[in-house]
Amino acid sequence: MDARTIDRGTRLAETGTSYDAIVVGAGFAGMYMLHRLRGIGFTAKVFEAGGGVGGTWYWNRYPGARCDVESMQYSFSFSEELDQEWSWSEKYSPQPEILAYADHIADRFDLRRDIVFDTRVTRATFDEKAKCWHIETDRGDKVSAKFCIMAVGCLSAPNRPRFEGIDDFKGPVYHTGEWPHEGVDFSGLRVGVIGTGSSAIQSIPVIAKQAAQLTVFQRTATWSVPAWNEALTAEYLKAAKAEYPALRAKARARPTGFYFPFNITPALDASPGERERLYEEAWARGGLPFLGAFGDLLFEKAANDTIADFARRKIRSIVKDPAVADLLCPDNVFGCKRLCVDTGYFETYNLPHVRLVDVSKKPIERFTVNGIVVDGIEYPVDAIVSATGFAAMTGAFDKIAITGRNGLTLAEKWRAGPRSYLGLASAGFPNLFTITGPGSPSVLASMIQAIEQHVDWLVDCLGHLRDIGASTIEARLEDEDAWVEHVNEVSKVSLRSTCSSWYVGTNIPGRPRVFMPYIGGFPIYVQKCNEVMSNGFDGFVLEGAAPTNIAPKVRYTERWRVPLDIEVISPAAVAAKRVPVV
Ligand code: N01
Repeated sequence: MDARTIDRGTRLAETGTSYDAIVVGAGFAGMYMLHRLRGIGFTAKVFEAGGGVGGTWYWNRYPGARCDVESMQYSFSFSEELDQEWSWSEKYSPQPEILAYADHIADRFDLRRDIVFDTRVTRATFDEKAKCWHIETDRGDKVSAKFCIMAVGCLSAPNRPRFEGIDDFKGPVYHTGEWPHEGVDFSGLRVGVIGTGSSAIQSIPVIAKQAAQLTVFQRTATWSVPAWNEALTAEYLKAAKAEYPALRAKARARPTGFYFPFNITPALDASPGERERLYEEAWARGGLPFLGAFGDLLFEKAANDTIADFARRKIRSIVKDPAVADLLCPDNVFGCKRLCVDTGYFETYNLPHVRLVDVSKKPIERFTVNGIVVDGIEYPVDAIVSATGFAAMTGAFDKIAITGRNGLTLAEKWRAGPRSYLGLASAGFPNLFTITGPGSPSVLASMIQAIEQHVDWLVDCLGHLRDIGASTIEARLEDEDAWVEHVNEVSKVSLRSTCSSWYVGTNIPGRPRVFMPYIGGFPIYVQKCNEVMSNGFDGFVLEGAAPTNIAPKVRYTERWRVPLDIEVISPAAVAAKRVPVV
């Protein structure tokens, strides 16, 4: 039984109930939202398509899955007690442990009693008269709520390319993002992996250990940095926990929402020898912080060329066959697509039973009964792993029929690319919020911190609306247009906008090319959100409230009002300096 065919049991559909808020999704965003909604006395229900909490970490159970932001920081920061009581086993903890953490959150904060599992929201319709949302699910539930909060994830709608002949293949085809819960034993099998993004990079070395033969079909070579993952000792944890509040505070002030050493000087200011030394040091630290070796790597091409050259030399030093090494060396901007973090990825290609097939110029032609055909050659395989990624940022919204004012659907409004104010709300859809929605830093920050900042802002906003008796809040179109324009403009300063990737939607044919996350830097974005709140929800239209000058009561957003470490710049923050925040 795989992740998509769970026995969903029997449950009577719920009809007619009215809530203050419905939350869609019980990943980290949905769980924290529920916890905070309860804290302000709201009635709330969460609908979750999966059979448990955890979102991404519930579905992505492929071999080797683990986080690539250090676990001590890839975790909730809202509770110091939680920080102290939970202990991560590894620098980058594996998926089962992250899922256990999600389960712990659900139990510790008693969340499950308000979460309905195995239930997918299919429809959300705004009722202009009653000023509420009607929500329907695939289990027949029909409930309503004043607020509808989408916590559907940025990378949760798998991309399954319809390869010709896909149904002819006699073996199983697995997608990394919907991995069977009982696991897969590849022992003695010939396995084909399609894709070389983060999911593939993590799974390929592990699958290679089991499989009799592994064939990787690569369309675009990938930049990857070693994780140098390690167990966290009791001594380390004790010392780190003693400093936890300080670490959390430093992280909140950083452009990525997590803390790591960052050198702000430009790469070309250093002599070649000094550059090499600093790259070696950063490589030895490993992981995503490798990009912090210099301050301008993602917005000055000449600077980027230096890190790309260094990383290519590393690949060539690891991979023994020069022809295979050539294929594995990317020719695009370093870090243009999401940087990968690996454990033994390039080394895997030195194994005699692993081969690499280039599908960059001649794409996969078709599947056959026995395998995959490229350039007229059939590669026989017994099982296929589709590590082909996601319809990022908007894919999960596309699966729900969301209808706002005047019958406008979100799908129609976002046809040429997502349009939102601050990635939180979209004009024409009152009282609907999108946690880590397109137009917010989301995937360019540490996801859990991005989630926390959105939830904290939202819960202060919702509490205020109740206090002043407002019936609706809606993004003002002019402000939304200005924000969308700003998100676009600022993205052009970054080299990340120059290649094809899921950031711009072009990993899937036919999707509009739009840089979807906000690349202006997490602290700058947080400042903007704080200002919007302080100015009485500037850019939003509130209805139903008596004219009031009551300042919003700031409770949860307080912890984001910290002195920002903007001078410790990321390329994103530099970009935001060049293109002022609107
Ligand atoms: O997906 P991807 P992913 N024929 O889109 C290829 C997060 N994440 O699941 O580059 C042949 O990156 C595609 O080729 P191309 C992280 O943010 C985090 O790996 O489009 N190939 C690419 O190589 C990450 O970025 C972790 O030319 C085809 C691959 O499939 C995001 O999720 C772990 C193809 C897809 O790569 C997505 O990662 C995993 C086709 N028709 C994921 N279609 C952590 O470590 C697609 N491809 C925390």
